[in-house]
Amino acid sequence: IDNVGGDTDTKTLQRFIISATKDIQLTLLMTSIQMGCKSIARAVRKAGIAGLYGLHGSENVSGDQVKKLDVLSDEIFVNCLKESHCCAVLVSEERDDPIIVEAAKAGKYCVAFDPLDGSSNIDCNVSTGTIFAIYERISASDQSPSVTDILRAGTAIVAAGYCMYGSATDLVLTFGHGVHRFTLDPTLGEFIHTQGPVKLPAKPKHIYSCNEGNYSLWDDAMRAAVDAFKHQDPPYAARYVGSMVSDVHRTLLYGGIFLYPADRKSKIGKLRVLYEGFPMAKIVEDAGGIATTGLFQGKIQRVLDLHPSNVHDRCPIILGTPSDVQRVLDVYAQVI
Ligand code: AHM
Ligand code: MG
Repeated sequence: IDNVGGDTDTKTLQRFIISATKDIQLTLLMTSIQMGCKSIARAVRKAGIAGLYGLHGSENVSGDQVKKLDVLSDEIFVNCLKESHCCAVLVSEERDDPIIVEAAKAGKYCVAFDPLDGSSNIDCNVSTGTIFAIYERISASDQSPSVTDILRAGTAIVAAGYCMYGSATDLVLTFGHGVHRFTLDPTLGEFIHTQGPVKLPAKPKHIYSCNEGNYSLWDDAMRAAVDAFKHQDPPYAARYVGSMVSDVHRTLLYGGIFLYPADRKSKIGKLRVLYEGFPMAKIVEDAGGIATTGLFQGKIQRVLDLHPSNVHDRCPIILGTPSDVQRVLDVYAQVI
């Protein structure tokens, strides 16, 4: 920051991608993903002035049709990925069906993504984010790709990341060999390496993060686990943005626990396996944390071991500092 003009060796995300990927298609794909994130960051920053808030289908002052920010983000990301010529199957939270990329533009990777997560926070200018997970396609290049190329366990993920549109734009990424954080320098238009390898802090802050408004809908074990965090001396602090990207980002950097359990209304949880649970679990594990479903379908399951049968499957998520997550698992162990 001191002497910015004298920086002759800028550690950009692009440079990191080139050295971390040994495969040209993965390099190009990641280049397209970072472009997509920059475009979405720009749209988010301009949303207020451009009249994008919540106005899908309405007209702006110039009489143009205005697209809502999450719809716009989806189009930006899909176009970036398709035109990279590196993708075969795309799954977006915004679309019911997966996109099978036409043969002329198809490549060897598949991407599941939530283009703008944190829908309840978009219109009031609270942080949102993009989440993505990359798989290598399993169908042969002369076969047509299908949804089975992406409906796989989280352990098969090649790379995962998220981009947070907060007071600054942060992109956090893992290729499975460590988590790295990059911050967008708006003067350069590039993400610059700001931290990494990121590890969950050895001395974590005592924070629990969940939508406690659902307390009465949780099972007894979840209530007991959260009660224990609150009623110890000194008690844990409660922090909940309601955007998974922000809540996981804080958990990664400060430590603590994030929980979105199943409840009486959302019987299998709320968060989606392919583009919310898996990428965040991959990042948290690579940073030395734990990501579990808690008690789900009769057993305690590691999130990355799930095998979704539909692209929009959901699961409960409990992740963060190992000792905190273990405390919740210990409560569940008593009721199994
Ligand atoms: P969305 O994909 O519709 O934005 O929903 C996902 C979001 C997550 O970002 C966040 O963790 C969760 O929903 C918050 O849910 P709630 O409002 O029930 O607390
Ligand atoms: Mg979402």
